[in-house]
Amino acid sequence: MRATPDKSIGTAEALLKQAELSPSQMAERFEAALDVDRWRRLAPFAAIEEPIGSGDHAQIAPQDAVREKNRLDEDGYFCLKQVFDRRRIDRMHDIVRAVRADGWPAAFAFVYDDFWSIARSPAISAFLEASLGAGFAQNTVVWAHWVPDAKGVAGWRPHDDYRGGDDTFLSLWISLSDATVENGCMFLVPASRSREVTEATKAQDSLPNILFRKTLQDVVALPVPSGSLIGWRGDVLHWGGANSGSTVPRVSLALEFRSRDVKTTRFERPLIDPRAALPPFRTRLFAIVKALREYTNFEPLLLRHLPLAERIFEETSPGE
Ligand SMILES: O=C(O)CCC(=O)C(=O)O
Repeated sequence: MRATPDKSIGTAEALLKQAELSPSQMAERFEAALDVDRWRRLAPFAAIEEPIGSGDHAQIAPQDAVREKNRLDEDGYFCLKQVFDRRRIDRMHDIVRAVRADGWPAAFAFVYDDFWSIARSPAISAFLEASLGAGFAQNTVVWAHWVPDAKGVAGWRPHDDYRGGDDTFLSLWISLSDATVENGCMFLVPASRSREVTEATKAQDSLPNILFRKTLQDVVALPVPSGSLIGWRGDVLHWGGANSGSTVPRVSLALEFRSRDVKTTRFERPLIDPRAALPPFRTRLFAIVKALREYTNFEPLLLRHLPLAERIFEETSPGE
């Protein structure tokens, strides 16, 4: 998704800029980011650029797939609880922990294979094909979310991911921890009400009182255990809730998929064929920093890493 600026972060932004890396820290981090063996040493239990195993790491019961596909068609979202293999999800959670403990934003977990192969099991591919059509593609808009266990800290503010994407666009969101109402699970407004809100705010930059109240009552909370899969179409308003006193950080990742041969934005490219090899290490780095440059709007703390992201972006950019 593309971010829109939030004026309220101006002061925080100025303070955070002062916390930027020094030139020597920057040089060290730049080398480290491009050093694939260093990443392998950081999480020796995780793979980078290894052949994908044939194990089926996800299961969706047929009746659940039908029910949630209907929900997607009617309300623009779906929710499949505990579909991924527990060991794999725990490993991915450990990867995010290791990456953060080494001073990187959580999204750098996308250097590891798990984060690119998680949606490739036959069960998930079948659900994606039913939702987007045969020959669907993954774009390179990816992110990992860590909502700290501190009261009042929230996930991303309300937004939509791809207005006008209709049924050619689908976001996937996978929980690596339990996501509860107390630690900031996802919330959304079903599709038809989301569209009504978007139209109203486009016309007058505010919501009529009656629509505001109806929308509040329509909000859907999506608390899910770790290893669950949620998804939504591009025009669905959604957000990460706020921690209201939980001691468990909320950890998750997000991916985006498109129907075959549709027009894509520059931000989405390069596209990835989910039936081919996983993207190479440099493409993964490119995807991470491409997103980081955009998402300082949602997560002002990322500003500290922005100059580094710009350097890695220049280095890894495939050009067009
Ligand atoms: O996890 C969150 O807080 C927000 C996720 C989200 O909105 C997104 O990935 O588009």
